[in-house]
Amino acid sequence: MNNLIQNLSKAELHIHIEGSLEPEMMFKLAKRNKIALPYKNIEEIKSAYQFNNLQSFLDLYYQGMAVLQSEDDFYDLMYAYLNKAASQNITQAEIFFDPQGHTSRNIKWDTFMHGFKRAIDEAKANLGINASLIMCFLRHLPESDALKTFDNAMNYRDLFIGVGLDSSEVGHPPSLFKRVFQKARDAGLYLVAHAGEEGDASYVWEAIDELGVHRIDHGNNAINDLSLIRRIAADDLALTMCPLSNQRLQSVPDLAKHQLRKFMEYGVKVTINSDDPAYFGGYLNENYLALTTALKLTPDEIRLIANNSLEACFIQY
Ligand code: ES4
Ligand code: ZN
Repeated sequence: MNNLIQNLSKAELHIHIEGSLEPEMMFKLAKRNKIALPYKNIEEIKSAYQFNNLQSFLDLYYQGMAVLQSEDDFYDLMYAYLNKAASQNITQAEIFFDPQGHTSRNIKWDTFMHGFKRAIDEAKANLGINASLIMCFLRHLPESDALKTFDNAMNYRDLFIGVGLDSSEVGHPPSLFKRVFQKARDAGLYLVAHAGEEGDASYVWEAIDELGVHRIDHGNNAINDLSLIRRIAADDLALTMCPLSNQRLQSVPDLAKHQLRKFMEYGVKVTINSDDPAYFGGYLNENYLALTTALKLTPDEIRLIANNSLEACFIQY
């Protein structure tokens, strides 16, 4: 199984680049930028990563970002991820970034956008991996903030392919972001949203009906609504599922009960992804392997899921 998973060509469609910040790099960048960390060493960082829900993770995720300061920091972060991805036979990745997590710390748009672009261009040349960016809005902030972010992002229109919606889900439903998603649609961008990770099925309905998303990130709790499952299957909306994330954040009681199998039985285009690999204990192949073991996926099922990921890409190479 290990070899099959390693050797298959795969796409990764749900990875937050800031969630690929390994403790080792956090330490290196903190030193480079003379930023004090609330940890004495790498072991202390790792032992702090004990989450029991989405918010307890997000608090550390936003704190970790503080070490990202210069264009080289963003370059190093992106290049390290793409190098790891290429080593796992990921042929293309559509990668989330959180501009508001950086502009709120007075980092300039040029700093992160140019760092990401340089890493993506060099990884394409050196490693052969194709990567695109999807800009996410932080849903715990008001839509007015997302609208300002969108206007600033339009100065970099050719550097990203779509917009998404992430951060604290419950209490921040997709419908609150209708206007900014309409603007993104008018600009010809692809649309995705995190929905049904901790929120119930109504969040997934809203992502589809009010935002008009082209893929759904997570989608787990759509499993409780049969007419919703049928709608997702009929519209061929891919789900970008993240098993180790769900396990670590306790969005599933047990990986053996992961919703992916049932979605697959209903003909939904399911994919496996890593979400925030530096925080959740594994990159893409580790996610495939964990779910293969827990759900007893067959080689044909693994091939189907990998093929789904290639079909669900917005950019076809
Ligand atoms: C995230 Cl796992 C998850 N859910 C929602 N927003 C996020 N941002 C980074 N990781
Ligand atoms: Zn995510």
